[in-house]
Amino acid sequence: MCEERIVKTLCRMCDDRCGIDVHLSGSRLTKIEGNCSHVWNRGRLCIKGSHGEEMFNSPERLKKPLKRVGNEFVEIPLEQALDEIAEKLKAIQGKYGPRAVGVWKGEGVGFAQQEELARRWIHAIGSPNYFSNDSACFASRWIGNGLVLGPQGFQADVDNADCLIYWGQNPPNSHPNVTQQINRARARGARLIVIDVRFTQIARQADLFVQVQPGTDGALALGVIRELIANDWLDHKFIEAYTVGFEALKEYARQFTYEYVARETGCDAAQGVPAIAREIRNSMPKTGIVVGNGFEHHENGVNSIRAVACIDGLIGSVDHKGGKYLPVGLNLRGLTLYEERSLRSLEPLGAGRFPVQYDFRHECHTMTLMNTILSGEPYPIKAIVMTAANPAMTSPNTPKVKKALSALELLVVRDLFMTETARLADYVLPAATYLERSELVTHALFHTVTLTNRIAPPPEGVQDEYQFFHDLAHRLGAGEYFPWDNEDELNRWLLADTGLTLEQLREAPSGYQYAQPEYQKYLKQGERPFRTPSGRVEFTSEYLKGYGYSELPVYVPPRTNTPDPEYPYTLVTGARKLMYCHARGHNLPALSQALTAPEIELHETDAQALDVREGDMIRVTSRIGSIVIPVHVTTADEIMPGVVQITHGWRDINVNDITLDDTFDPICGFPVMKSVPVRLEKEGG
Ligand SMILES: Nc1nc2c(c(=O)[nH]1)N[C@H]1C(S)=C(S)[C@@H](COP(=O)(O)OP(=O)(O)OC[C@H]3O[C@@H](n4cnc5c(=O)[nH]c(N)nc54)[C@H](O)[C@@H]3O)O[C@H]1N2
Ligand SMILES: Nc1nc2c(c(=O)[nH]1)N[C@H]1C(S)=C(S)[C@@H](COP(=O)(O)OP(=O)(O)OC[C@H]3O[C@@H](n4cnc5c(=O)[nH]c(N)nc54)[C@H](O)[C@@H]3O)O[C@H]1N2
Ligand code: SF4
Ligand SMILES: [Mo]
Repeated sequence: MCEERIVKTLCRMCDDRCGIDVHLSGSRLTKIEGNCSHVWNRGRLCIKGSHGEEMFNSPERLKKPLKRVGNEFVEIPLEQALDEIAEKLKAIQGKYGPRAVGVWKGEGVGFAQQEELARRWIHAIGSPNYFSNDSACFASRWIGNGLVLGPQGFQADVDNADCLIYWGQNPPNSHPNVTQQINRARARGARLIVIDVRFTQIARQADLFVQVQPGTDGALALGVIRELIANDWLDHKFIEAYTVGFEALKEYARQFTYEYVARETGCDAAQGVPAIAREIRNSMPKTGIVVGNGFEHHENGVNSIRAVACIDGLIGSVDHKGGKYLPVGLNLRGLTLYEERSLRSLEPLGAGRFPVQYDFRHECHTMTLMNTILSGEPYPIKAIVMTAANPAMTSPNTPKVKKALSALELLVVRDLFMTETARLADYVLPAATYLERSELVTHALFHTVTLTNRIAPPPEGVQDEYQFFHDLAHRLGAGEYFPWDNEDELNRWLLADTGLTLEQLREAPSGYQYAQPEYQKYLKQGERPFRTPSGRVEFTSEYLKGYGYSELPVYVPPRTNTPDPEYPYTLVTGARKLMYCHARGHNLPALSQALTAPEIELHETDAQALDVREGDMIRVTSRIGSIVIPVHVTTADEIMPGVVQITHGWRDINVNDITLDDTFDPICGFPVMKSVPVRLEKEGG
């Protein structure tokens, strides 16, 4: 008889971190269920989480290090792989200088601890070149909100809000637990507003839905600001005591009349703008506004996000109960070396062109990386160590990504599977899954910290993130930065200033509550309560002005609002599907059966004009290439005429073959992946 047991830990099939009960029969993982005691998901799991065992037990999982020999991969022992990689890295750094090596962390390990390890490692070996998926994710929200409120983890206090606004975010598909939170809030009478380019499932349930053209949210936000100011629906006390730039914002917002907002956004602004403003007035300051990835992949993303964050300042919802709350943090030690070893003088790649991105995030620019590998300008980059990322699928302009990664002298990819990116590598190293490592994870909104549990050690030849960076750092003469023998020791060190011990956390596998909510902390934080340069909420930014940007959250119409006759449609990409996380999950039976093919979402009038029906094939062409994809004709104005949507992540029909890697948000350098000008033609028509 095999011993049956349950290990409590967190799901990492996406970065939502739901509590799970992992069922084991002996050493065999038999099933994964939701942990009912976990405050975040309360027992529920999405289809990805409940099929984590398919990933863990997958016959396709990499278990042995592989080395490229010609066009083949051959298995080699782990120690040999690490020795050879270290020798090659040393040779490259010796020949071209320390910065010729970069590291790239992907969404497969999320952020926080594993991200910091990658950042630590690259600085430890003397290069400032840290890259990540965050160059197309979340960083611009961090920057946009950070410019106004200060770079701290403000979050909508959903459980206490009287009105929730989901703006360019689609929680049922991307953050399923948030949908539960929304349902609970609705049950106690909270109002729901959704602003999206598509009439989504959650939009149908909303009290108010406003549909906008891609990339025009800044105009809508400024229209709402104008309305709030015109009606004097403001928190004057907060504005007076805690903000800068009110008069300039007021003056600037004047031009965002209903007519202008309607022309830019395509919505009925005379109805929509006052309706949004009234909902805000009725709920303020318990108004929780959430901005999603829908804002980020446009040329004006950061300023649109700033404009929305200004609303928080105008209505005094900042750090207020039910508003834009700043959770009490846990005093974990940090792993990054930016203070003791800045390396900024080594010109981190892209920091010159996108200094704000670098100041806020210490991230280099992935699209500049591809050009740099190919051109050698401004200096050679010859090796990339990549973990948990698949940019050959997920970065814009994937044909160029593949060409660039193939041109490296050394590409090391750590993954669970042989991905499109791993296929380009010189060494492919098998990585431990989330069930084989132990890390500290916080759920900030609930003030809990969880130490994740391993269900088993990684198989021989497979390493967790820490062990990998540790072993390589020691081989490269940077062992002093990785003094801990293993993850447990590292976790103990990270906790050292919190007063918590590993043992305490092991006793609380559903999360240890380290603090109680505390609102309006700015009231007792003296002269400079916010972490902006002025110490106040900044409607205008002197800092941005110093870099030559506008101090105001200006709205610049997306180029797709003046259609190019050659590319008259606007392509939005990336709207999440519940069963897949980016390019992940397509090889797992339960998930791939749940949705078998990608499609282009199209309005029925466009379908008629193009003479296509459901399931027909259509050619989508951007300035850099074309793909052919099945048609899904939407009904009931699910999408506006002239706008189409394709989700990324599909191997055979990859929309990133045609997304643009040379058109950026000027502040953060994000690529335009949600307003790509395209041409549509019936295939074979
Ligand atoms: N067109 C378009 N493209 C987009 C987007 C979009 O909206 N539109 N969204 C962008 C966004 S927001 C993001 S975040 C990026 C994500 O882009 P990526 O970072 O490339 O994300 P994934 O495709 O999820 O790849 C993660 C990889 O990590 C591996 N993995 C999983 N678990 C582990 C682990 O524990 N350890 C290791 N070492 N590897 C692991 C998986 O097998 C997978 O190959 O995509 C971006 N791409
Ligand atoms: N199942 C699943 N969950 C995921 C992921 C996944 O790949 N799969 N990825 C995770 C990651 S890394 C991220 S970053 C998050 C992202 O999650 P979300 O923030 O929800 O991002 P998206 O699904 O890209 O887009 C959200 C909505 O924005 C809309 N939208 C697009 N352009 C615009 C615009 O210009 N204006 C407005 N107002 N709306 C627009 C889209 O129609 C879509 O409904 O999801 C996370 N969760
Ligand atoms: S949302 Fe789904 S995939 Fe993400 S952590 Fe929760 S169960 Fe796992
Ligand atoms: Mo993301």
